[in-house]
Amino acid sequence: MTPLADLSLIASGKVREIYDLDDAAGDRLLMVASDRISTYDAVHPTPIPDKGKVLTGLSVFWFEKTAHIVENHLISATHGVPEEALGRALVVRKLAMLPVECVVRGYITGSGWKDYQATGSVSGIPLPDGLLESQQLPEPIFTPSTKADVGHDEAIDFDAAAELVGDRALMDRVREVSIALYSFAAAHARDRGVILADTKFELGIDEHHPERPLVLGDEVLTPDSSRYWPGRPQPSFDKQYVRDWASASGWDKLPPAPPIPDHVVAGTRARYVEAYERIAGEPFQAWLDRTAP
Ligand code: PZK
Repeated sequence: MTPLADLSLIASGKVREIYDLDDAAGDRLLMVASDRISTYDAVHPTPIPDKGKVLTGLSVFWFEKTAHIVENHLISATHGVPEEALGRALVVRKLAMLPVECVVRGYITGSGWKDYQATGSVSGIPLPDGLLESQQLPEPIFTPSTKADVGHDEAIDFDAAAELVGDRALMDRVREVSIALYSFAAAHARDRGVILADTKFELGIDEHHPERPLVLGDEVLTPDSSRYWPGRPQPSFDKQYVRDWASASGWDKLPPAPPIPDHVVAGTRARYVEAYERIAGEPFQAWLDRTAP
């Protein structure tokens, strides 16, 4: 990982970093998406060219499309972005992030499917008997989880989330906004032949404003924060191509993750670009052009 010159790293995830811009007001961050990819919780040593730009372009698309539902932290994808990070970085407002992950599920899959099989519920929400894996739910459900520093986020019920956040009325609004965002995005994706199975939002509060509005932060509705299915319910688009190869490669799925062969890199990049183009409805080149130096 090459750190951006001069900036102070404030947090780093498996595939992205967040820096303090140390502006005069002290209220701006730079979120940078890398080309790294992880499968089975391990980061591969081989990057997927343009993955960070695809995810950043998709986040901006959704920030702009959902601004009528909730404010968001995006300030600019160009002004204030260091040249070396153009296209894969955003200048954002510093927020006080809520200590919960806001997961919305329209289909029962992944950890939700595991919890449903074990208990018949997800995050304390009882679901109908007899659901099949990847089945659409009667309506989207809000299934918050904890933010684990290491290891996996843990599903919690709404009351536990309200307790963590310390404000039940705020948590009611967080649930309402999360479900509205998912419903809006799922309808848009469906119009373009893509199923949005589930997604995760991170919201925060702008403490610099007297009315302390709720603000959508993080990356939004990207393939790294969401499950997009091409057409029919099925185990996924984009990084699924790497998972299928990794699974068949003989790797024991314990770190370190193996290098990815060239043909798998090329196929995966093509799937990320296709996801951008189907969802944003424009050539990926248009994003590159808008963020070119
Ligand atoms: C913030 N993260 C998660 C971890 C990343 C991102 N607008 C904001 N204000 C204050 N803090 C954050 C944000 C946002 N978004 C988000 N951690 C802090 C995270 C690692 C890498 F890029």
